[in-house]
Amino acid sequence: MTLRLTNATVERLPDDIERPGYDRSAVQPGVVHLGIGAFHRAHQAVVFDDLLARGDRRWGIRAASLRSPATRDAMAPQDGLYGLVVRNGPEERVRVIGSVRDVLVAPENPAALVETLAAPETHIVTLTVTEKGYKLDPATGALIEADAEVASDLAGPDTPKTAPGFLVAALARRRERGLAPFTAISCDNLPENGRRLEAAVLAMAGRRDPALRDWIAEKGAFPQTMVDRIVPATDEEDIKRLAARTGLLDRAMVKTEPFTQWVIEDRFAGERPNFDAVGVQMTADVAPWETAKLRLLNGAHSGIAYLGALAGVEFVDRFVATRAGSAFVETLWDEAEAALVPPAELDIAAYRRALMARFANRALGHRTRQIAMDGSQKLPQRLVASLMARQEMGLASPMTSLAIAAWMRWQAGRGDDGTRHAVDDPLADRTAAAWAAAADPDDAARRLLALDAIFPPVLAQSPAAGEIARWLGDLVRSGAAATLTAAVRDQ
Ligand code: CS2
Repeated sequence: MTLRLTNATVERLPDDIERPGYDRSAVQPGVVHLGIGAFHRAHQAVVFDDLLARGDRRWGIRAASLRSPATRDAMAPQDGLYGLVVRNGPEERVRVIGSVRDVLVAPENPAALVETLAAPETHIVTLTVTEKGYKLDPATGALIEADAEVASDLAGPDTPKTAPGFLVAALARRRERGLAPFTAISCDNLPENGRRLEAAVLAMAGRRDPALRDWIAEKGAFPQTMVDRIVPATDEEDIKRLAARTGLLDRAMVKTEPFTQWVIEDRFAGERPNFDAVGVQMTADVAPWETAKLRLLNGAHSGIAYLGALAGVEFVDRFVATRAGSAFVETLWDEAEAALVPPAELDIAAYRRALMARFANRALGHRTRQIAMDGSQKLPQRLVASLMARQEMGLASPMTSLAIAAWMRWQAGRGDDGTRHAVDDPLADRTAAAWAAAADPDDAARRLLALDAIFPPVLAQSPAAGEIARWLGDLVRSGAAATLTAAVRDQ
């Protein structure tokens, strides 16, 4: 049987594998992370590991899963250690990350997580709870008070279930104890993620105690961020391959690309690490970075996901390896770029070239189906925002409309070859009901565009609505591959 990666076995790793060069037992837990999935382990946890390696011991992480025990069960037997596998075509580098101290499973013991967040040594709380984890209406950003978990947090604020609920419970306790608030850093791909998190927290806190709300509004900090690194889900094959290379079994490994970027608004409530020293960009204005990334990288990703998954193209790299696939992405970017005001330092042409090379990385195995999930939460900031901005400029958006129509088609639950797929999306019931009631693709487009959690009401009255409906008709009649080929030919 292969030995497990642990504090005791880490020294047996082959010499070409980097490992924590600091004394893990001396690390203080200054960070609490909510939502420890693969993205956190490949992104923020690596930055905190870099800080620890530089000798600043304040930034160990106590992480939490808000749902399942799976990550805790993988990491606990490994003393929190895991391998970061960075793949670039045929090259592969492995580094063992030591910044995660332990993992709490919130539903097993919500009080323990509240207490950890309220501890005096907690200075920073980072979050990767996915778009839907904020419990906000995707189009407007308002707290969804009708959501069952939000309602439960409002009724029983000391045993929360949601991310904003945990923050409010912990901030209330900090205030009672005379402690400063922590800085809460959203690391999800939401537009204005810091403002939205703040709004969710203030809305919940206000229902509990208006004085608490005012205290958080005055003393708290919710910086905006832009986070970027492509982190495909790990599969059993990846785990086997790593064990063959290292001689140790690692069930918490993550695989990723070389590229990584974190831009943070310089707005902190208390202690902060020397982020600049480890490559994090601190800035006064994150919005232009975030908008460019959401509309170019994530917008293309979602278009690739729906068109690719419908057509049976399993991986992002396979999609952009086809002439039609790369032409679609370039044209979508032309459309998005025309309505963008990028950061002054960003060379968009170079950014686009680098993005295409990242998508083409064959060693990642990034599944179109992984990106296809939760489309209702992603579409507004990734695709609809570009479309609306162009419309205001009097411009049509054929490829952006095609991407939106492909999402609509995906929500019907069948691929082009007729095979059924599960629609993994918090609004899946509503989109299924729209399809069930629709007489034809035109009618389906109309019913789906009426979902005001996703689309602004003016869109349904605009020329783009007709264009989306036409694409949807083509997708239903001819399938995604043929529609895509014709679409790029006609450009
Ligand atoms: C992807 C993102 O799954 C998705 O929705 O578009 O996770 C994407 O890989 C990251 O935002 C890259 O930074």
